[in-house]
Parts: sequence; C-alpha cells; structure tokens
Amino acid sequence: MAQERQNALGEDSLQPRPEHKFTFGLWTVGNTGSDPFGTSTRARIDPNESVRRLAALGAYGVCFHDDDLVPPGSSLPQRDEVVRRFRATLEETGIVVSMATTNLFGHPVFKDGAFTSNDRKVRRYALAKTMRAIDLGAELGAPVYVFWGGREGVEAMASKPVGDALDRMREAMNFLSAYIVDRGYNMRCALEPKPNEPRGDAFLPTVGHALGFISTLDKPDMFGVNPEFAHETMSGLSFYHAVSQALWQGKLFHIDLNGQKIGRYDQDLRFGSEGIKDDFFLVKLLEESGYSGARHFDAHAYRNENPEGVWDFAAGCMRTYLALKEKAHRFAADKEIQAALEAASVPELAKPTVGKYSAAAAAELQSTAGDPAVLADRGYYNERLDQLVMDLLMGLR
Ligand code: DIG
Ligand code: MN
Ligand code: MN
Repeated sequence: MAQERQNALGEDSLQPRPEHKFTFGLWTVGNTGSDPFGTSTRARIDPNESVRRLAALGAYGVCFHDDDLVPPGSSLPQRDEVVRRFRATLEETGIVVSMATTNLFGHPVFKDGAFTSNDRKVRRYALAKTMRAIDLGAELGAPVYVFWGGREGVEAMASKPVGDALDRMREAMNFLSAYIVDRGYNMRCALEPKPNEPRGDAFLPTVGHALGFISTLDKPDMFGVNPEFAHETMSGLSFYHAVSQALWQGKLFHIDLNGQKIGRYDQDLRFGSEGIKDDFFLVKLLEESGYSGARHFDAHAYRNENPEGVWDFAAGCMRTYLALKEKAHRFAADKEIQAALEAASVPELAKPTVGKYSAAAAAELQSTAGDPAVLADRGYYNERLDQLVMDLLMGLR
C-alpha cells in the first residue's frame, strides 16, 4: 500500500503522520482473535512491539486499559519495571499516551457489574482498581480517562432498580473526578456509551443518555463523551448525529472509530470497512469542526487474519480516514456541490429564525407568517445534492 499520491498540498495525502493524531488501543492491535465461540488465533503481542509497529506506520499515540499494560497480579516492583520499559519505548518512538481506562469487565469479580454491582464490597474494589489505573494513566501523561461500563447493566430486570444503579454510577464518577482533582492530575473524563453486550441491557446506553447523566454530576465540566461508531450503530442510531450533538455541546472529549454493520453484535471492524457515506460525513465533521483530539481506532483485525494482517488492519484504518479527509477537501472545493447546497437552502439553516423573544418580534411573526400553500410550493433538490455526494465518493468527480 505504498501507493504514492499527491494532493493540493503537494504531499502524500495517504501517508499517516503524527499530526493526524491517529491512535490505537493496545488491546486493538493486540487482539488475539478470541471470541465467545473460539479461542485465540494469534499470539499475544508485547505492548512495546505494538508501539514500535504503530510508530513505523505513522501513528501518533496509544491508549490502554490498566491490565493491557501491567499484567494483573503484578507486584509493585514488577509494575514499575513494566512502566519504565514502556516509557523508554515511548521516548524511543515519539509515540504518546492519548488515553487511559480501566478493565472493569474481564475478571469474574465484575460478573454482576463494577460500580453497579449489588455487592458493595465489589463496588469498593472497582473504585480502588480505577484509582490505581488513573494513577497509571496520569504517570504516562494520558489527558483523557475513559469509562466504558462494560458490565454495568442487567439481564434479570428485578435485580437492579435503574435509579439505584444510576445513583451508584454518579457516586463513582463524583468520587473519581474528585480524586483526579485532589491528585492534581491534568485529566478529563469521557463516558463511553454502549447499548448492550456483554450485559443484556447496559446503563447509559447511548450518547444521549450519557449527556443527560453528565448534567447531574458534581463536576460536569470535567466530563464529556467517548462515542463509538459501532455502539451507536448497534442501537440503530446515527453515529454522525451523536458526534455532532456532542460537539455542539462541547462534550466530544475522545472518539472510538471503527466499522459496524447495523443489527449485528459489536463488530469493531476496521474503520471505513462498512458504511462509507456515514464515514465520509463523520471525517468531514471532525476535520471541519476544529476537533483537536485523538482519532482513536477501537477496532481489531478479522479473527482469520494472521499476525502480519494486523498491521494491514492498522494501516487500513488510517488510510481510509485520510482518503475521506481528501474527499472532504474536494467537497468544499467542488463548485457544483456548493451550488447544490445553495439550492437546498443549506446556508439558510444557519440563520436564526427569529432570535430572542420580544413582544414586538412575536407580533411581527404573526403578521408575516405567510401562506403555507405558497411556502409549500418549492423543492429542496436533495436528490441532486445527494447524487453529487455519491459521485464524489465513487470517484466520478
Ligand atoms: C469497548 O468499546 C471499550 C473498551 O475497549 C474500552 O474500555 C473503551 C476504550 O475506548 N472502549
Ligand atoms: Mn466496540
Ligand atoms: Mn470503545
């Protein structure tokens, strides 16, 4: 895939570079191919090897769950040695740590949940594990801490009154954000919603639920969301709309990019491998919105891939993102598309309808509201506009 291409900037537009801020979780390229129906198809990769391979591909950073980096059960000296070696690899490669998070879903102790387990002793253990993981992330410079409530959910509806579960989630978030402040860490928190899997129904299942939950917290300004393409898509919702509203509310603190077919389990496919039009508008949104955070790929290679195919997977995530970024530049420069946007009155949606209320404005509105029959007598030329977008994506313009 060393195809050389030149873009208007006179540089190889498909060559990932650190300034593109592409990041990968250690668990993504380190995915060994196991699934609920089969064991691993690939050997475990040392995190330091993953960092070196990602640096060679042009990535910017890596992120991790505590257990991805420090094997569970490690003694303090063993933990410190792992961190020392990892920090040396980061310095050798220039790769940064872009996010940290906690594995609160793998160990059987979390089988009834972590922060929302019915067992108070388990909830207290989950908080302690998370504080240690926050310390690890802060030590390696992670600016964002993600909370994905993998086991925070329910199957037997009678077993978990949702209000009590949300009380416990809020208590945990309030306590941990206060811990971050108390320790003086320069870290923001991002909630990652998912509707289900591994639990039958998860708490905080969508970006909308998470945004509403954040407004109830002690330190709402410390919290944003980490939307994942696959997770909103599993709910049948538009990921593009979820990310748009998160940006609109100033709450897009991180993002998990991948591919997903609607109506499937959480596939975590290579970014761009499914739903190319949704991917195009997402990349266009991220690039034009001024979002300066990581473009994180929470995805993994197909289970039938061999170890070398893992790096095809990683390169493919970044390649498609850059190809779509170039398409977004062409969209903005395309005079026919810009004319079609005008015909669809797209710029008019950005104009205030009436502005702030006043009695005069209300009176004026009622006297000039217009005749609906006349207002209805127009087209919005969306067919032509959308076909121009499809032509662009298909390389026909
Ligand atoms: C799954 O989508 C979750 C976990 O991989 C992790 O906790 C989080 C971080 O992006 N995504
Ligand atoms: Mn996922
Ligand atoms: Mn994720």
